[in-house]
Amino acid sequence: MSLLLRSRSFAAVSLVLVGAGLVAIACGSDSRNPGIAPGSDTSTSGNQPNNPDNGGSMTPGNSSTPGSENPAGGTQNPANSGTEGPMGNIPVQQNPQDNPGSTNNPNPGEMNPPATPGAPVTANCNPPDGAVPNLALQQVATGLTRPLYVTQAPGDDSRLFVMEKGGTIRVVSDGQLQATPFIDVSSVLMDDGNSERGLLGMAFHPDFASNGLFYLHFSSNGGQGMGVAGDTVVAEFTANADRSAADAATRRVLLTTAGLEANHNGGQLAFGPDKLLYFGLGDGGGANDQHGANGNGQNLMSLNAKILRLDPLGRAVNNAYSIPAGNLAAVTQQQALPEIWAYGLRNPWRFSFDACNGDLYIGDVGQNTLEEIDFLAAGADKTIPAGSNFGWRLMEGPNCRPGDTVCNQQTQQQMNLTQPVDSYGRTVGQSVTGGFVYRGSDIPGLRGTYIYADYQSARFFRFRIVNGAIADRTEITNQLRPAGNAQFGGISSFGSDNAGEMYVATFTPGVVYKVAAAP
Ligand SMILES: [Ca+2]
Repeated sequence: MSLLLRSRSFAAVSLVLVGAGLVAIACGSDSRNPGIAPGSDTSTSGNQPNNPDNGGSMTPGNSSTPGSENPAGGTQNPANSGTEGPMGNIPVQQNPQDNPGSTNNPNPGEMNPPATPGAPVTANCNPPDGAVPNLALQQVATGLTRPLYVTQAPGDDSRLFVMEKGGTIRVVSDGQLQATPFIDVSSVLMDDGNSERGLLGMAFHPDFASNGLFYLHFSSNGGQGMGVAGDTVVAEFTANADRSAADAATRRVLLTTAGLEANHNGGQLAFGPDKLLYFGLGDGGGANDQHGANGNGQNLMSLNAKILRLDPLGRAVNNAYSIPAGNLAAVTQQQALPEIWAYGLRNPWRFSFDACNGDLYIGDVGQNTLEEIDFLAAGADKTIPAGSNFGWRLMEGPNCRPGDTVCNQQTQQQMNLTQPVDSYGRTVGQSVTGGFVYRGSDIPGLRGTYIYADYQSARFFRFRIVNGAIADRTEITNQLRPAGNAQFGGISSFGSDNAGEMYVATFTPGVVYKVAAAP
């Protein structure tokens, strides 16, 4: 693991150079060093595809490509067409027990802690117990229309909430999908079917049980207080007294940003261990981060292509939210919009915090060559310093973006870019769907393992982070793809419940599954 890549320090030279970059942006100049660097060392163990094309060495038996579009924006632009590689013709590595270098810490004495009546269920933070078993998907709810997320409300273990792209949040309780939604915001949003506008993200406030607050990210229909149609909206809603439902009229808009192109709207909302709201926004769309002289990824005066961090309980900004201490501008002393926490992302469709240690995993959808998973380790207090730069549009995956005139090995170092921990090329998929770290009790050997997928190729992967580096990367498509369902596809999202068990949502069919040990 290169010190350069993992360093969080903001050396003076970096500040000066990035500051100069901002000046260049302001002046419309783009005359920095041309050149293309070789693929960078992402220093991993074993079977990680350091060369992203190696990701193609582990493939499933076949692939079904669902619908033509992608909520995450992998293939929206014409320039991206024709890049889909052949899929499904190479034998798969299928025996996870064969993995060397497993970090499993067998703990035979461990018992799942007994549930205390009335006590909230929490993630299981014990180390993994035994090897990762073969996995399978179990249906939890069917008959959904474009489900995009699965979660639980803190303090309420009785219900699963399933977000549908058209604007409804459905409830699964007592094993049944309930007919009446928790909330229906379809009247205030623009939904474009299988494309990238609609209801895109949701997060319950950590104190939801007491304050009833939750947050939605959706594409505006141009209604009152929500900009123009297609703009991105993050709004707060308040559940009723018994938390059984919420009225769309409780909407309180925190933030709207220009939608720009129809694609690359980001999506994920998540509360970090610091109880602050993290919000991923894409680069504004089109192709190759086309907005402005230098794109939005490296433009710290744009909210696009960023992860923002807000305190939704505050009111200092527009009487809507507050800026928490320690965002990027405060930490790095750069001229930047105060909401920015991290930058250089193309379309961070799904990201998640490890429920036990606060580590952050981001699935960032690529342009024409590479999909990537980015990782930031949290400190002992479970928080992560602001200011990481993930490289877009200079970088795509661990490489310089094809055709980029600024990126080279020197600029990567000078700008202190954070390299992805995992990536894969077009022979594997076209649009990464970031997942979760499993922290449940049902599959003891899986604890600490991250699972993600590709929306287009419907392929699943797992890995874990050991001492800051990726380990045990294994394709598990043949385990998780339901047998006998040739149409399975459109893996739109993962989710986790309060106990750390993991879920998968798919468009084709419209189903939510639970990740389970294979029978
Ligand atoms: Ca990147």
